[in-house]
Amino acid sequence: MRYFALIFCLCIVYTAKAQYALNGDASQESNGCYLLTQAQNAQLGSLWSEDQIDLAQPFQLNFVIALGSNDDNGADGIVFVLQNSGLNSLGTGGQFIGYDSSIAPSFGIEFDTYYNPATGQLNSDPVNDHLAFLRDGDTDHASLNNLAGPVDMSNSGGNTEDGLDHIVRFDWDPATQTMDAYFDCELRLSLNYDILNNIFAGVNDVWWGFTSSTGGYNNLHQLKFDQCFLSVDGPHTICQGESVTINALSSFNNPSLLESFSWQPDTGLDDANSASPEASPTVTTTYELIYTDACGNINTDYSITVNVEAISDASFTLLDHCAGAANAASDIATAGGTFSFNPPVADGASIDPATGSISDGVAGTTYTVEYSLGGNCPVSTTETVLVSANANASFDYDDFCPDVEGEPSNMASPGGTFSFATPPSDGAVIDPATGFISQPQSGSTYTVVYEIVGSCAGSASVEVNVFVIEDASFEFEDFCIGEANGPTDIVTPGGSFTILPAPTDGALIDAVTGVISNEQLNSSYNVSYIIGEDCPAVASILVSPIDCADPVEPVDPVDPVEPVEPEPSGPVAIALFPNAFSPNGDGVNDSFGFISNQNITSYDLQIFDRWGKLLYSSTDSNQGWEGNHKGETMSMGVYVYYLRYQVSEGEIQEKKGNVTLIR
Ligand SMILES: [Ca+2]
Ligand SMILES: [Ca+2]
Ligand SMILES: [Ca+2]
Ligand SMILES: [Ca+2]
Repeated sequence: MRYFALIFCLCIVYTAKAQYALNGDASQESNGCYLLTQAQNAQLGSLWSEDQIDLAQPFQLNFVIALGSNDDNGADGIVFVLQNSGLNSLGTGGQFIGYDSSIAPSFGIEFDTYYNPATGQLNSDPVNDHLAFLRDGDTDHASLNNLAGPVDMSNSGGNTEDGLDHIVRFDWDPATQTMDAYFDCELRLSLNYDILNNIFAGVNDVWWGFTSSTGGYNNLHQLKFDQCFLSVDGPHTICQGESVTINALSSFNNPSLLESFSWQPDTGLDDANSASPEASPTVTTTYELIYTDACGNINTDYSITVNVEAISDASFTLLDHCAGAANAASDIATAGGTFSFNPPVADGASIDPATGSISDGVAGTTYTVEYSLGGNCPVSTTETVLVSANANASFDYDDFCPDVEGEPSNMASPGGTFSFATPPSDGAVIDPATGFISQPQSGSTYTVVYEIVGSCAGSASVEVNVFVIEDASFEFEDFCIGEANGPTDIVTPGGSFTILPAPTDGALIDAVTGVISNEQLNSSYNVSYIIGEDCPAVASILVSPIDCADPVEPVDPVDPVEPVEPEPSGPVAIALFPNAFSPNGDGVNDSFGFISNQNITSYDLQIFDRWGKLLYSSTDSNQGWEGNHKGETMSMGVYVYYLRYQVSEGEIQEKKGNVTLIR
């Protein structure tokens, strides 16, 4: 309670813990203020400090008193007393204000609010509320015990039973033997008197305190130490970045006596001179209140601590990732938080609250993920995460014939790798880069997998069938003209018969049965049998009708592999040779070409497959086609030739037709 500090001597400090002896009707209120009397008639009370004060030392005492709010009918006042009659001292009520001759020796400073005139009442009071220095419990101003005064209590001479708080001050200087009394900061009465020796006979330690009373009229008489009207709130706790109002609370009740407030340090305060500044310190700070009353008395007993709690770092990292890929937050600055979608999503995605891992994220969707930390200072941060689609690895792979290499097409994404889902045991091989399947087996089925690797990998698979090439072989005996004929030993039925090249002599063949009709003598027919749709197979047999009516030496059926010696003569400038050939390396009919008995000056031979694809061309009449195309052996079947040639200086001639490749 340094508010009541002794300016000249710091030997006495009254604190909230100071002990006071209460007598009569004196009591302590719930707010800590002291009630000397109730606002009732015939009250009498006294309050004495249990610590004595030394008159050999200077002192300055400040108090707040309240004299009630009844004026005309208000009585009687308060007396500040120095005495050595003890802690139980209690005088007489009414006009004696609790201070009578039983309290002696003593020195009293009277704050009298009731006019007791001389006549019949022995007090010789002035009319106004007044102040006087008295001794030995004598309140009669006409007495020699009236040491000084009376004077108007208030400097204005006005009423002091005004319901307001008033600051009183008593200064004692033993060196000059001067006692000064102040009311509301104004010096009202001063006395030069040897109180120590003249009153207390040199006994320097005396009791001090207050007396008060009411009589036929009354007032509420109060004594207020600072702790009963001054307080602060707190301590407070804020989070970093927040603010709080800190409050110095004063119930001091006198608008004309202005208090002032200031705080130290002023760091983080919006107004360090406000009773209730806004505090936003960045670290825990204790603000000391410097309370100054209207008379300049300073109290520094109060402080408010604002605790600043750190806000945790809620940062984290959540990387974009591929749909279905493992993912979880990293770089989590502060563990123990909770992950969630914010805003929530309804697309089926879910998030692990502990790890931030997203499950079932929809490709192409950007999610906003929030990481929230609880505690006294909750905080959260958000990150956006893109769930990327996996690579499109789709492709096509058409079924294919075993005599060609299969190949994929329409790859949605290039750069992937091909493989068999299950490595086949039939010897087929797949090129990882191109997807070409070599050494495929007729009738096999392969599952080809295409995989795109990288940040968002993808894969797809296609089932590929290798078509079956049927066996087109059959037999066809030469036959007598006009008699029954037809193929036999057809290994694979269901094919189609034709004569290649188409006969020009009117002969016909039944495509289903293979029976030849309208055959002509001396003709030979190259009967071909074609079976299969996806990978057609062809076999051919040269059939020659025989005139059985005029038997002739039967001629051996032409074996395609037997040499047929051309005998170009006469107008024949060039002749097909042979119309079927068997490039099996046996030296017989191993190639197909033309021969001539003329001087061929220009020659251009082209061979096509049945679908018109150019397989071979040559301008060298000595070169024949050996049934190959780009190093590969062509399968058995019928092929088309187209020859342009020139003899000597003659016109360019053309020949075209079919040739059967036999293996
Ligand atoms: Ca009065
Ligand atoms: Ca009086
Ligand atoms: Ca008086
Ligand atoms: Ca009055």
